[in-house]
Amino acid sequence: MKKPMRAAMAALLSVSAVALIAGCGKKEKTAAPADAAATVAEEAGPTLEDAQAFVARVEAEMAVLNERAANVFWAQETNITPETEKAAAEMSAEITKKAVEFANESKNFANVEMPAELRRKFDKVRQSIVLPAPSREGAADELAQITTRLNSAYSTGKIEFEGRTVPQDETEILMRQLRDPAKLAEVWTKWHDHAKTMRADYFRMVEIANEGARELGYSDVGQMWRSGYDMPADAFAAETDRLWGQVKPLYDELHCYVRTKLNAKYGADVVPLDQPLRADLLGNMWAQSWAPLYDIAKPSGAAAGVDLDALLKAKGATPESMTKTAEAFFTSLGLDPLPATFWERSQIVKPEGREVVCHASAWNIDDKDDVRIKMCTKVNDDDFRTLHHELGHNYYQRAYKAQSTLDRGGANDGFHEAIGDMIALSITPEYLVQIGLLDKAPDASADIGLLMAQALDKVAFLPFALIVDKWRWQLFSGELTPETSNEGWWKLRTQYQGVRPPTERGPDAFDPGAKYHVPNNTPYTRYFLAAILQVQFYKAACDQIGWQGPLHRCSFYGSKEVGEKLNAMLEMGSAKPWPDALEAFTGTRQMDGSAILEYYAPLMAYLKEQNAGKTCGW
Ligand code: X8Z
Ligand code: ZN
Repeated sequence: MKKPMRAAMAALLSVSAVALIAGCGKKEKTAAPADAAATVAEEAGPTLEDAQAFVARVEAEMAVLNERAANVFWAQETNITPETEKAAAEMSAEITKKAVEFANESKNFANVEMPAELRRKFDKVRQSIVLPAPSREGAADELAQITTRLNSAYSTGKIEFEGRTVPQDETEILMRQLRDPAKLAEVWTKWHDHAKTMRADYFRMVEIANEGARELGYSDVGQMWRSGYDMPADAFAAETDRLWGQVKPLYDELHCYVRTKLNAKYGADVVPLDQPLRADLLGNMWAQSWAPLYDIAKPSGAAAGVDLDALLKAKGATPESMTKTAEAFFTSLGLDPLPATFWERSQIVKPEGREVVCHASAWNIDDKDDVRIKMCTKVNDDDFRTLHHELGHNYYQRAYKAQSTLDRGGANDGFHEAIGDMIALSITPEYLVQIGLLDKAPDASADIGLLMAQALDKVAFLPFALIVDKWRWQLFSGELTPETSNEGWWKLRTQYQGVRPPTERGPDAFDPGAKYHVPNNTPYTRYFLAAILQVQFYKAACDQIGWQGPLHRCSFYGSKEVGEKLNAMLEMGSAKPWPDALEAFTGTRQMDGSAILEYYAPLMAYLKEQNAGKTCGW
């Protein structure tokens, strides 16, 4: 997508860094300082009608620019060449200039009395961009060149390993599969060292974008990002801490249990029992999902759970068939099938012979029906879930297409990230039997194993999801400097995740840059919110179908009632404050981690029992 105007949204689409916004009037930039423009307008005394006309013009221009931009960025991300990069950088600069121009112009209406709904649209205009440039000559161009370069540098990055050149997406596979600590450390270190090439660009980008944010009236980019949640920025940060406090006890028990298992496998030299875990041993480049460790961490003596990975491979699943299966879940709820163009235009597998951005994304090219995904799908359980995640974005995009341009977005960006994941929580053994992937669902004796597999993925993710932006917030605010930035990164990772790097990281390292969303400037708190919200949504859906069993065994596959209520929330887009949307589907107005605690309650009891007498913590 590359949609625009809402910082929140840009994320879905992994835009080249700047969130797009739209508007495409061909006017020459007047470069009038924002404040001067505001003074002139105030003297002229804009009216409510002026305000309405302004928003109508912004929306009309955005709609056109968004679509043009989506096509240009799609062309670049599915075929990275000097030409497509140049076009993307130009497009990105054009969008940034337009977004900044609109945001500055919107200040003229600060004193106009207007209905709350219109005022929210003004807030969105001010928030329409992930990385603003200042309006001085040349700034937007420099920023666009940097962000485009960062985008490509990440996705075309490669390492040398065992005599071969390994592209970025395959480094992720190696981290899942390797079990030799020395080799894991090598792949991990080489990929993290690759990020050093992006370091100088990244910090220059921070300077420019902060200057842009200040021009728009924010203290820095971090404050701007925290301002998009229908509450004051500081209250939002406190809200994320509150949610983390709810789920942290579960993470701490999981950490303790996994450390014991890894210690038994690798020995005390590699996994000492009183230290943070080595980040490269957890099955994932960023230690954000530990699901590949299931064979090491499975509860001893527990009945076999379900090996979805093996089932997909045994049944001869293909990337296309997996995508069809994911779509079939949505249609089982009564939602329309994806349009034919989805199948014609999506990039479902990595194309041969050209460089692409492999990190999964969902696109909404025309704000109508031209929705697509871009993935380098492999046949494994992780990508099967990611397909549901991406289709969740596409179904959301299509549901809110009737809203006006500025209201086409998630209720907040966490909602957008949560929809497909909420659906994927319904991939229970019983569901797999229903769709013919599994012959027979295991009985309750498999529950701890099933919950463990899920927790290794979802509970392990929680602190990582929180710290990526905690780090960026600190960097944007100046609390961290380029010199202290890497140390600050590991301070957060150690404090929240309890992990440490496998090799010494000097101050010249740029380890956050090894994660897609950093060089690509996709805010990350949305995934933390989504991790909380998806279980809240799932529990609400299970309540709607009258589910009585343990929460984790519920699948709402086939429920038209859930589909109808879900669609009602999706159709709202971002037209109303997010608590209204939350209430429409769940009956509550607060984000709440207690559904997670309910879901994992049997596992929590098991973990406590297993950890009894152990020294937990780090
Ligand atoms: O980036 C994504 C999606 C695209 S919005 C594939 N996710 C985060 C990540 O990969 O780090 C989904 C979960 C978290
Ligand atoms: Zn997503």
